Amino acid sequence: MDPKVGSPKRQQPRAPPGGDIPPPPTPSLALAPVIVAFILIFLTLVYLWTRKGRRGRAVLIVGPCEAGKTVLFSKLLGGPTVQTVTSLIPNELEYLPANGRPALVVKDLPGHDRVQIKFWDNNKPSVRGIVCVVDAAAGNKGIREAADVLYRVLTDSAVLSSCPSIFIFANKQDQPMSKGSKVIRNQLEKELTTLRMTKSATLTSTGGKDSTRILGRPDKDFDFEQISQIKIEFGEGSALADEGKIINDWLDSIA
Ligand SMILES: Nc1nc2c(ncn2[C@@H]2O[C@H](COP(=O)(O)OP(=O)(O)OP(=O)(O)O)[C@@H](O)[C@H]2O)c(=O)[nH]1
Ligand SMILES: [Mg+2]
Repeated sequence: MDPKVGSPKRQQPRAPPGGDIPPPPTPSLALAPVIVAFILIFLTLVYLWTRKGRRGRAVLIVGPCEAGKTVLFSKLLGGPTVQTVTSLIPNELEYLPANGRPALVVKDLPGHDRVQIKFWDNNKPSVRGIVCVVDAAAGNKGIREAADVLYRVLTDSAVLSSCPSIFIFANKQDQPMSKGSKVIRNQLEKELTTLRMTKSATLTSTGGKDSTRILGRPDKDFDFEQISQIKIEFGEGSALADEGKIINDWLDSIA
C-alpha cells in the first residue's frame, strides 16, 4: 500500500514559537474560586448566627457599690422595691419588651467586688445585655471604680465570644455636680488607658502567666470604638428621678 494514501493523520496542536502554553482551564477549575468564596461566606454566616444564638435572655446590671444599680432595677424597671442597703445577692425580674419580643431576665448584681465576680461568673454564659451603672456625681472615685468593672467585663472571654450589647448609664444626673455621658465616656477611656498600662506591667512581671487579656489596641490610647465587635452605647439619667424611658428603650432594642 502506498504510504501517502493511508488514513489522514490527526492534526497535533502546534506549540507556539515561544514555548508551551498551559491548556485553557476546564470550566470546573475556573469555578473553583467562586465555590471557595461561597463556602467561606456561608461558614462566616453560620459562625455569626451561632454566636448570636449562644446569647441567652439575661441582662446583667453591674457597676461599683452605691452607683445606683438597685434603685435603677426597682424604680426604672418596675422591679420590687428593694431596701437601699448594700446588696449581697442579685435581684431578679422578668422584663417584657414593649415590642412583643420574648421576655428578658434582668439581674441586679451586688457591687461588692468579690460578690459581683462570683455572680458574674455564674451568669455570664447566658448574657444578652449588660448595663453598667456609673455614679456620675462621685468624681474621680466613681470613674475609677466603674473603669475597674468595665475592664473586667470587656476583657472577659465569655463577653468577647458572645458579644452582648452594653449600655453605660451615667447615673445621678439630678445631682448638681454630676457629669454628662460624653464627659463620663471620655474620662472612662482615660482611666481604662491607665488601667491597661498597669495590667500590662503586671503581665510582663508575671511572664504572661496571668490570664488577664489586654484591652483594645495597645498601640493607641483606649477608645471604646476599638472593641468594634461589641455594641457599646451611652446614656445618662437619674435612677431616682426619671421615668426610665431610656433604659426601657435600650432593653427593647436588644430583646
Ligand atoms: N441623688 C441620687 N441618688 C441616687 C440615685 N440612684 C441611686 N441613688 C442613691 O445611691 C445610693 C445607692 O443606691 P443603690 O441602688 O443601693 O446602689 P447599688 O449600686 O445597688 O449599690 P450596691 O448594692 O452596694 O452595689 C442610695 O442611697 C440611693 O438612694 C440617683 O439617680 N440620684
Ligand atoms: Mg444594690
